[in-house]
Amino acid sequence: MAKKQSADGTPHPVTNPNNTENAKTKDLQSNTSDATDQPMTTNHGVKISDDQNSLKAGDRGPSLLEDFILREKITHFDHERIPERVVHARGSAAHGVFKVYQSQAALTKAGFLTNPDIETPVFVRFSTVAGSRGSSDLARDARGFAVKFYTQEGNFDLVGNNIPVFFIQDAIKFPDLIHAVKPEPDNEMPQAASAHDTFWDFISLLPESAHMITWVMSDRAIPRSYRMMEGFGVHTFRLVNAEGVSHFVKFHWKPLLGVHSIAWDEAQIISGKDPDFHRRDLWNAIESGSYPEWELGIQVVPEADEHKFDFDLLDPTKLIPEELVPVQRIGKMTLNRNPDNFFAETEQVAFHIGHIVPGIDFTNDPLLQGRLFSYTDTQLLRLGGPNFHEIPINRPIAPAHNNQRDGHMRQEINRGKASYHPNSLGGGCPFQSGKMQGGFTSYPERIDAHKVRERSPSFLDHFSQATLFYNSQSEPEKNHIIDAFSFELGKVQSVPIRERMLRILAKVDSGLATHVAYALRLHIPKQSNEPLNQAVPADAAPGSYEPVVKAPSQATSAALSMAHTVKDNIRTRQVAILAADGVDATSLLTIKDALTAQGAVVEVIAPRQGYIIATDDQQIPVDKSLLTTASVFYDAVYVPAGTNSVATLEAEADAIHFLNEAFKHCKAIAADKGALQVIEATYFSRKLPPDNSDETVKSQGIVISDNLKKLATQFIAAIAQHRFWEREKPRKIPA
Ligand code: HDE
Repeated sequence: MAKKQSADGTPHPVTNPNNTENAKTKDLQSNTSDATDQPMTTNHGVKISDDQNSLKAGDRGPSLLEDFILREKITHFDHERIPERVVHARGSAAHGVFKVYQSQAALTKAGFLTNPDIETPVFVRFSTVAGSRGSSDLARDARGFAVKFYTQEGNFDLVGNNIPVFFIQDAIKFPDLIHAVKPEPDNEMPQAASAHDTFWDFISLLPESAHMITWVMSDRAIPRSYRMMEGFGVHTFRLVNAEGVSHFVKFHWKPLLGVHSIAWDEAQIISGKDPDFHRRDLWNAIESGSYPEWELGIQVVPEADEHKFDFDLLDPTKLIPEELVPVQRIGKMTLNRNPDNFFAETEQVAFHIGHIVPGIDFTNDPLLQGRLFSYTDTQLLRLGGPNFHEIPINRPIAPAHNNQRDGHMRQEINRGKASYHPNSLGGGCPFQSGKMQGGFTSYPERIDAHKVRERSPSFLDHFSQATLFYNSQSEPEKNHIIDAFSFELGKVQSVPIRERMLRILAKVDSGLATHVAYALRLHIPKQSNEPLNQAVPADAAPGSYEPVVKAPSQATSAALSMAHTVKDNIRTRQVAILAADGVDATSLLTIKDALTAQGAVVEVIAPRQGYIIATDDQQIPVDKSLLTTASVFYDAVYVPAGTNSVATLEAEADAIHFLNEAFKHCKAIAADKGALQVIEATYFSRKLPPDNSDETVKSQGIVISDNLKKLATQFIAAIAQHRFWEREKPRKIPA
């Protein structure tokens, strides 16, 4: 088996790309149907002779009630829809496998984390949070990152997000949060967008959301691809080993392609041109064999260190800075198969944070505790009854036996008379398993407390980690956060809400607040008798819920900025080649081949669909026309030489717009020197040094040369950088 280095340098096996079969895909086969070469029948197996005409009294007469074929077909159609998820309705999923690199037996007894030979099937669903099922993938929003591990000891669901913290500290606020962010109840506007009054009204009254909202206003909320996002379990969990020793743990997913985002302007354009952008990207990557990969990371804290930090491990608005507790990469997940059927798999998959296996356990995080209730409850409504665990995508590969019976749509045929325990008629089966036989036992945490409805004072520092996050951003990332707040609050109609938000932002960073105040032409309110926190119980002592303002524990944390992410390859990056009839074949194909060899996906774009004829008369296939695509779908663009091609493109407004827009969105741009004319027709050519300069790299990310070899090398290096955000500064690009 091929060996490859993991990010921390340890060699690890690579999944065999040609074999995507695993225990779960085999299990699904018993429910997978294929109509190839099969006759059409009713649901009851009767062959159908006419699927074009209903049964009528005469060919112009009324339809007859006895037409069981028509009735069955229409009735089934009438019942095709189920309720969409109340949150995370819009999603896309894929199958794959997970393998641990080395046994983690010192930390956990979970089989899939202790045996490096076990390949655990997974099904992963990515989602936005606020939008409906048909909304755009490009909303400014957190992304769901839900992984179902079909382990040999039962299903383990890691139901996380691409942001390591959450808006609220207690589950009781979740319905309020979601009511606030969803479209407003009177007119159901806006769809899949947080830029409206109810959301910011709520956020501005609830300072515990300050950390999360700073992340959501950052570029993390507009990912380039699901394949280029981190994932986080958010809550602190427990790992429990065979001796019963527990460690606190935070789960991470680290994408091997790095963490990358797009520009907000681009996101808005893509939302119109291809709202399925992320779905398509995931699907195409898997279809083409470029399997998305993540390493599973853990941050481990011994029980004894629970109170060592200046924040509470149980507070889900806090992360553990990686400088304090490094992330150990312990295994790899590879997504290698697209679902066969969206509804049966992606829509019907039911995740639940309460699906854990021996060796993993919960903590008392009050957000996690509330989620334990919500996920089964929501499936009962959405999937229609208590047997949703029997739906093929949800059933475990581990055998399941108990005395639960009957109910809506029961599939399993349970033999025997005994459906209770203890029993003698069934020989006492199914029998219980002690912990030595793999039975689940909860971690016996000692709890000695009064029953109270209160928030722990250790949860009251709402700003220091928001400040740490902001301070850790690069200059362009900070600018994007300022722009995002200015955009969102600019869409808010109520001035008092905007002002209240400025008070919160001033606690995160005065520069941030000042810039946003400038954009809104408001002053940061200096004095106010209003408490910052208005989520306060009726009988609380005055001020007892006010945030504790303290300095961050460290100046910056490198892991929080995308500026430090992986930038050493161009695998799966989309590159456009703009060309027309009369293109120089060598100029086009040399660069195309060089990029493809590095794993990029290259598309030839021409004024018309079909093909173009090169100078040597060869036909080069055209992937998209200027009409059917746009620069926002690509990471980079190249213009090859060829007198006629260059002349056509120079005169083609869509081609020049394509280049200007790519420049505006800070992408790598390359041109054969023979295509200089096209570049000279763009807005940005005036920013380039004079043509007599010998430099190949004309300015940040712009590569022009007649030496194709040199051009390819420089262009590849530029694409790997992802974006040249410095270009945004002048903000004068008319694209
Ligand atoms: Fe969820 N969440 N959530 N959530 N959540 C749901 O379950 C809920 C929270 C997350 O692809 C629902 O099956 C409550 C945090 C993902 O199918 C529902 C609270 C995090 C998905 C629900 C939270 C998440 C959901 C809706 C606060 C990140 C999509 C449909 C206590 C760690 C899973 C469903 C998929 C889905 C409730 C907070 C992640 C209603 C009550 C924090 C990725 O049960």
